[in-house]
Amino acid sequence: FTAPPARFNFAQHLIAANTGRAGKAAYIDDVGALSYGELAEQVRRVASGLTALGVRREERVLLLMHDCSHWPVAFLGCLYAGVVPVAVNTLLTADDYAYMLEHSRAQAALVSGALLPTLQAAMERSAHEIRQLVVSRGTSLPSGVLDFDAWVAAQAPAATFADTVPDDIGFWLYSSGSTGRPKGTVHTHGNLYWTAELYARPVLGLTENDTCFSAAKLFFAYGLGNGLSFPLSVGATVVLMAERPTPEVTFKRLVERQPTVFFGAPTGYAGMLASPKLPGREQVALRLCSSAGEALPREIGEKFSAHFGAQIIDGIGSTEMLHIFLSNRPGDVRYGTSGKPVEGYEVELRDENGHVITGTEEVGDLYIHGPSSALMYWSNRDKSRETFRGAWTKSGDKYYRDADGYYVYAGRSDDMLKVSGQYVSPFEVESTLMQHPAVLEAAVIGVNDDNGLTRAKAYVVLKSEGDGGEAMAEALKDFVKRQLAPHKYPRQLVFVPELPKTATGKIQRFRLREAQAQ
Ligand code: 3SK
Repeated sequence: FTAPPARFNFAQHLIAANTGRAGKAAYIDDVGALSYGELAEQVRRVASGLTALGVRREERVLLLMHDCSHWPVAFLGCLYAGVVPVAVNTLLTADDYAYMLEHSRAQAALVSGALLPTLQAAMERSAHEIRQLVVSRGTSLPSGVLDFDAWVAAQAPAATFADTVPDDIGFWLYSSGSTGRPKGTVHTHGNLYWTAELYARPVLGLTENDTCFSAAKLFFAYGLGNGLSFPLSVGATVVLMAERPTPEVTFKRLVERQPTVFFGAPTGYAGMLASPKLPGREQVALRLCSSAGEALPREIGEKFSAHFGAQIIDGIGSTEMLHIFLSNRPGDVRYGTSGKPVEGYEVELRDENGHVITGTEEVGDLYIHGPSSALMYWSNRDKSRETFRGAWTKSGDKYYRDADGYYVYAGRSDDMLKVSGQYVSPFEVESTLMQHPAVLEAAVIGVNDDNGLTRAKAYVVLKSEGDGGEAMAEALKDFVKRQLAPHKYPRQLVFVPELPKTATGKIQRFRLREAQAQ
């Protein structure tokens, strides 16, 4: 594989790669199309606009936007100027954003109109350094706030790009852990290049003839590759959708926009297959699908590919490695496994003493060595050291290798749950439940639903025994929903008289898991 040149700016790299495609659609969003020529022009205008706002190289800018063509314009505009976009999940709470504003010391925020009230609430409760808000697709903007389109139109395109190197900080993504605040995962310009060269081209065989559509949003590392760095690296077209990817709205894009490659997560595939509105294979143009976020159950992969005649390429990646490093291959799919290492990455399974497992069928901790690993977690040396160990990155997943060399997921090394492709910390949900005045204590575990996908289940001990019932269960779920991001609330909640504990009073979650498995 060819390494990026010694002087390398990823935004400039994409603009240069697509100069011959000025008239071709780079993005089609809910409002209209943006050509490659317009994209390049607007990226350069955003770079000027940031400089005019006084944002300097290496300073951070918060990017809190629903998927639309403003998102890549904003992200690449930052990179072009050497400014560092901090792309954040649109589903979080004002408290989460308050932390991120302070932690990143973002100097400006580029935000969707619909998300502006939550961001303003976050600003009110934080010692933020935001100097300017720029709002995408907002209605009736408060004074002092800029409209994204008007702001971009008012700038002259930047004459030059920031003269960065592949190892310069490009952008951050926040990743959550079982305890503590989300970690600011710091990625480079070069990392974006490597994931496209190692995975998108050789594994997915992505070309300029593809139209890509990702149910995973751009703020996820998975979505960022699927909807930005991969398609733009090969000159493909991307369909973007602001809405939550329910089966119905996903089908609408598959049928109306005719994407050739669809990127989803197992929960989404299960929901699509269960929907009475599932389109026929003759209604769509899919040549390939990709799955990540959590292990794809074999039955879902088999059913989906039998229906559409297109394989789902299941793989595993991480925010820390930026994208997928273990994957099935078109024509070599073994459903129920995450496939084999992507060329350019090495993976190791290590036992509890740190020794490399060479045999098969033995479960170990997964470590990855490859060129797209993040530099660090910003201002968090302890967690950085735990995860980034020299040339190797600890994934936090447990795997075994089967007799044919395919890697099979065997759970997490920590207590984290992966629900609908997103991390949920059982401790965070438990401590939120315990803030409710009726709750004495709580324990949360992952349980499998009928499709073999993980759901959070809470076991709750109430202060007063007679209070448990359907209404209280719903009230507690609502309570969690109001305090935390919506994907974190426990879909199942049961009342128990007590929780299993050790002699020293530690909750034994494994006993709850064992009882659930019987
Ligand atoms: O969860 C995954 O498997 C994944 C894949 C690609 C990029 C990021 C992540 C977390």
